[in-house]
Amino acid sequence: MTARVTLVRGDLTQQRADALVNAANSSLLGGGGVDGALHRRGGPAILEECRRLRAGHYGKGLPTGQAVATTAGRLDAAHVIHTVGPVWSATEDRSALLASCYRESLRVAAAVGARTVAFPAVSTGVYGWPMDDAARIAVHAVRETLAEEPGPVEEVRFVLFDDAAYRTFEEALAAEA
Ligand code: AR6
Repeated sequence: MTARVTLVRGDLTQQRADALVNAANSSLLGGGGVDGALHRRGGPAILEECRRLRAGHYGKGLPTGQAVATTAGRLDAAHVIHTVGPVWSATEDRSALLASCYRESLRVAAAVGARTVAFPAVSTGVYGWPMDDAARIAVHAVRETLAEEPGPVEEVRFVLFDDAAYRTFEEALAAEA
């Protein structure tokens, strides 16, 4: 059975899911937007684990398009999966990197046995990606990964911060159906 793709308008940090995906940066050491909010609400355990990752396998940081899991601290989740979206460019097509964030996050989610995964709209805030294009890429990448790599994930939830983002994802989902 293929997993369900659902939409919620709200705050990612308030969601209950096995894994919450963070729109992080390569440093893994926090920032603004979703990243700052997840660390604030999840508490210091997340940053401590990120620091350990930086001291070990990810000495140079997490490359764009990749994903890695940590504890979720006090969040209502078992894991935070950190992924680094590409910065929007008007001159260079970086869509494959944005798609990779979703694919790699779902792979990490499967590896930790997550059944429910909640995503923000990666790269659409500080990193400047236009919402309609980002929504199309996100929906397509998630559907494709779920179809090609069946695993434990039963629900992928996009959590959109405002009505406009929610409607844009709704349209992207309908267009893909
Ligand atoms: N819940 C759901 N969506 C949110 C929330 C929230 N609590 N807060 C913001 N958004 P951004 P990026 C939306 O900037 O573009 C950080 O500093 C927001 O409206 O969080 O990938 C990192 O450390 C937007 O639509 O992520 C990086 O340096 C979307 O989430 C950089 O920002 C993503 O916005 C990453 O930039």
